[in-house]
Amino acid sequence: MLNLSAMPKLFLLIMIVSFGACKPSVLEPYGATPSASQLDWHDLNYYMFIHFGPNTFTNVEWGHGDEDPKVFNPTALDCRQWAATAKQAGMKGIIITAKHHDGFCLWPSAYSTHTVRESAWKNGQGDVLRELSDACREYGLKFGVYLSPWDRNHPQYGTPEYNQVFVNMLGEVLGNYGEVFEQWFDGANGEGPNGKRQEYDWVLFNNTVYKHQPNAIIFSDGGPGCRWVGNERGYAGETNWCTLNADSVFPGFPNYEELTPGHEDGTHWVPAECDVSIRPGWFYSPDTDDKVKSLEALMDIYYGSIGRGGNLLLNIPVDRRGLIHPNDSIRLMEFREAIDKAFADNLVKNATIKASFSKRGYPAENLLDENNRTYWAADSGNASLEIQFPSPITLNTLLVQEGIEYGQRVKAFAIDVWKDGQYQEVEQQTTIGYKRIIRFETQETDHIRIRILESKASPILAGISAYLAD
Ligand code: FUL
Repeated sequence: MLNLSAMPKLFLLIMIVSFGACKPSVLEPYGATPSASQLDWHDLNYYMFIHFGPNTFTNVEWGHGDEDPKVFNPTALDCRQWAATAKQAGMKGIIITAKHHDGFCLWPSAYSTHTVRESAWKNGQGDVLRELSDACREYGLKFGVYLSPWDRNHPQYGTPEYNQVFVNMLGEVLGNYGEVFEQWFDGANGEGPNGKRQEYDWVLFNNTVYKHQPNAIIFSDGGPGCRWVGNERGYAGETNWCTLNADSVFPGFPNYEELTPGHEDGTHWVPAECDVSIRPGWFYSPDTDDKVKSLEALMDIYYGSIGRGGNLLLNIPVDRRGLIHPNDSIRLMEFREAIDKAFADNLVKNATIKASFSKRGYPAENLLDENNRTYWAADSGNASLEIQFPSPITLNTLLVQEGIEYGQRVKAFAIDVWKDGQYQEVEQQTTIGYKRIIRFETQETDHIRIRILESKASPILAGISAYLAD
């Protein structure tokens, strides 16, 4: 048996000190940080938006709420086809316009007379939310809802009573269809049928969402879960802070240009979601069957949204049969194939990596393991990393991720490529955030360097990969 009393005190002390030296450093969070639900939300990257309702049949984008509900009559509606398409497209979920500004409810709401119940579809017996939530579960997709507070049909719109009507509708949508990953609140606020505008009770609306779905991400201009990116083209800012002074941003925020870069040093974690339609309009129209975005346009959106740390919410307007049109689904499959091809071969897989400094327990090797929850942590804002390839490679794309669990830190970084006996800078950029994909002219090299030029606190990165993308 070990006799501790017989051990020289000095030896014991050395043992204790050296044991302490092996313990990993403690990483301190910096500024606003994401919640567990927000961290999971970042990992979704890409999901489908579906605009569907009376507008699908009337060639308008904003119905007036006085349309005959009988116009809603899809002849072959099949939510399993939507879900199968989303799944094959590589998307992680579907968000549906349960109610757009015309007030028409895609479920038989007890609080409206402008719903699927009054429509011709299935003799008023149908429920799109039921069919879609079931299909999402079957295909392993997340289910989300868009619910417009602006209601151009409801007789109580523009009176204080309407807020309770909206809360009741939220209760139906969030209480009866299983898990809802995202609640989408549109900032548009116009007049109702009585010519009055509504004073929305956002605190009540948000509390209602959390009451029914505590883990849901609430989208609006100012979050609190995620924010509108400030445009409907699908592009995040080249500089993209996940933080926002959320108390000063509200749905319908007039200075919406600020939402593109976010607020550096913002008080809350409210990351950007990039919404865009695959066609010129949000709703289906036969006039746009030949105007589906090109593969090139979609790839550019991919790099401008996901490649700048935003999530991509791509709208696919379901057609008058209640199906995704072949022109859209063919393009979605081409898009998936192009993304898969671009990122199929990670060139760092046999490379070695060296950091200027690594905190104990956070070695640079963690950056090459394709796990974005293992980190490299540096000691100062000016750290650098060198990646050595076993033989020369050809690359034009670098993907970098920050350990956002601890806050967003990097403000500027550069990429150098070893050429003609020295490092040459090929790119300088600003923020990294959840994910940053940098494209540059094709280079041949056997080692590259990443220099963190400015960081709000000691940098913590989560991953680096390199590609030769088309
Ligand atoms: C906007 C709406 O007015 C559009 O019709 C569409 O739903 C878009 C996603 O949000 O605010």
